[in-house]
Amino acid sequence: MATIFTRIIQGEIPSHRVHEDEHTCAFLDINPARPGHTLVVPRQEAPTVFDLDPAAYDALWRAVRRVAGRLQRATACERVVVVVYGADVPHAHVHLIPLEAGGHLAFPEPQSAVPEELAAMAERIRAADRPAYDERSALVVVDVQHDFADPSGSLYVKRAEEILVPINAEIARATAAGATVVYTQDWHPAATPHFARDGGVWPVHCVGGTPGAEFHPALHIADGALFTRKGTGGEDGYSAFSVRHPVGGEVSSTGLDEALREQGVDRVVLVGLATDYCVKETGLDAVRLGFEAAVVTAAVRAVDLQPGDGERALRDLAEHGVEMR
Ligand code: VGL
Ligand code: ZN
Repeated sequence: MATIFTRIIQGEIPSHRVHEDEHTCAFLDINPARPGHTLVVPRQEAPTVFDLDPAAYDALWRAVRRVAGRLQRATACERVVVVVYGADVPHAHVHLIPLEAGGHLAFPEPQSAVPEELAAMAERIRAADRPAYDERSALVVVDVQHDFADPSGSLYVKRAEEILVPINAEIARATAAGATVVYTQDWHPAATPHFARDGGVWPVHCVGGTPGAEFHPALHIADGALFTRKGTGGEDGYSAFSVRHPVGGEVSSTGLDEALREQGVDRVVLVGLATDYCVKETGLDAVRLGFEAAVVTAAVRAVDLQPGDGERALRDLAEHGVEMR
């Protein structure tokens, strides 16, 4: 049965709409607490805002800010009160209530607490953070291959051998927690515009089926892992999620996104090579696709064609919401 909000969104029940976009719809509450009282509602029928898909969640709060601005300008209120209560309808929604100068809305009666109780509660909440890995997490081990990770490789990433021990430790932790482990491989044809000799920028590396493309022998391979090869059709394959045609620029999926969603994965943790290319592009794609994402900074290394590229890549990822571990 569609919720009353879905029926309103679909137009089956009339409403006074003030905003709609791909993910969200906003309309006036028919029993306003104040004139202009508006409900901002995701199209997705999730019981609470915290059950929304990441993209729908982000879109909801963007819409909340936009609609609040309209309310402020339309009603000349002092401020817009945001209430997420949720006891009334089992379909996530945000109340926006314009409040006049000096206005007051009832708030739950405050209780006094002693400092020790507050300290204990704060500690309990900090300790209840989501564990580093769980069944809805995937560890993505990016391109730990001979040509990048071994000093004799054709595109050796300096100090790459230092990350094998931390990467194997992450694999053990992920596996113990029931997380999915994904191994990616740069997997190029013998000739591709990705290579300098064919008009690109890189020395020949990771040609599919040759020793240079093999995983580094010290890398542990977890049972039940997923494997993703990228660049197989001659594309520039930096991201584990998508490849780009080096001439036409068309982007296509590697299928990893669907494979992870099928397993219920909503968070990816990145390790491997190289920070400033494949790790960076994989992280940016992950957040674009609505995954939570983290990078284990002790388990990545950068090409650093320009000094500082690796540091800049990590900063860029952090600015896009990727957690640094
Ligand atoms: C990569 C350069 C060229 C990487 C792949 O794995 O980061 N870098 N191809
Ligand atoms: Zn490559």
